[in-house]
Amino acid sequence: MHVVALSVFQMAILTYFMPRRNPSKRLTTRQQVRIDSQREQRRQTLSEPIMDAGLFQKETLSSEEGRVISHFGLNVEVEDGFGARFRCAVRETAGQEPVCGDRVQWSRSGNVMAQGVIWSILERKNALRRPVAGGGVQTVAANIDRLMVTLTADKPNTGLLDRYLVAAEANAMEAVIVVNKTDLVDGEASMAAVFQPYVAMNYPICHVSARTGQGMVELESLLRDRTSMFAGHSGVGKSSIVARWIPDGEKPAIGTIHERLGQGRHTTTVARMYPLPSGGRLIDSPGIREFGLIDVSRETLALYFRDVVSHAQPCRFANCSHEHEPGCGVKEAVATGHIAQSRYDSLLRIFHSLPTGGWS
Ligand SMILES: Nc1nc2c(ncn2[C@@H]2O[C@H](COP(=O)(O)OP(=O)(O)O)[C@@H](O)[C@H]2O)c(=O)[nH]1
Ligand SMILES: [Mg+2]
Ligand SMILES: [Zn+2]
Repeated sequence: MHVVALSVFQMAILTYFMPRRNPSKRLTTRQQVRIDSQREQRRQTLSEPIMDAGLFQKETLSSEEGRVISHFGLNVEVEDGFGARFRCAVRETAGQEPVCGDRVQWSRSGNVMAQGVIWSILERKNALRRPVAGGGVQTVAANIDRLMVTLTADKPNTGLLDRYLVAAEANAMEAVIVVNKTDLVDGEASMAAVFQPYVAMNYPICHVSARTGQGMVELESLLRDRTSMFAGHSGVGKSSIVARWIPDGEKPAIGTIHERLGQGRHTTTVARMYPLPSGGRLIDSPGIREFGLIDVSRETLALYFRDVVSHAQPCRFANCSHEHEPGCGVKEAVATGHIAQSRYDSLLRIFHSLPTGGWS
């Protein structure tokens, strides 16, 4: 009865919103704007301070270790040792903003269910950081064992892949290349040339399809008992892959292709951690257009290109940029085919994108 009443109500709403002149289900721009603003309001409500963090007296509460699942503005979601979730305020003593993957010292509230307060952030093993528009640095997530760099089989963007591989090498994360949407191409042979340099560098490559499930068993075996973060362009299918292992109701939002602009909508707004049922943790991260490198300078960049570093030894100049100097071992290796031209082009492109004096 209740269910029927609800669906009649939903139908009334649908009919109301249905464009009169155009009977298709496509939303008008105004409707899309309204939906987006409602979504933004919901997000802001989640971000409102849940309590006065000052009400907590540390002396009267026992603190424990927890892990940050995600954050909404001022609030941070923390998981205790048993997998229960708590919405926490962050005490000033924490010093900085906790991010997804952080281990924190926190206390549960004595009188409010499922709430608590974070006192401090435990030392990070590593963190994925990037520069953001207007200056400043965003820490996307922390304590990552494996960076699952995701791209699509039909349009593999190896420029972004190369940047993520540098970030992984510079932050002591293992990197795995995930090639999704294999259902859109005719077999792996067509991609062999693109990924050959990465095979030669011993990066594990997983060809999968979140749509058909192809390759998911192999992928899962790489995720087990680790904290793995999926990174890559918006629309490559990061959330779709993560969702394969997450029960209904908790699945991350999957983007639909924006019909007008032909672009994936940015449905994942902050990094979020999910438990892998067979053991391990997955982090789904928001798609980004560009990934700027923070922990790398022009001087150190080549160290994080596995294929380049092994050929930089014979360079005549110690500070060789591998671009125009005579006696360059790297240029020699490109000429003889030991370094792929595409990787060399990537090296130079990233080199010139890095500020000469380092990030402030
Ligand atoms: N054909 C195909 N489409 C996929 C696959 N995985 C995801 N998609 C679609 O790609 C779009 C973006 O997916 P989403 O998971 O939101 O990408 P994200 O931005 O990287 O998280 C959605 O329309 C998905 O249905 C796949 O394996 N094959
Ligand atoms: Mg997503
Ligand atoms: Zn050189």
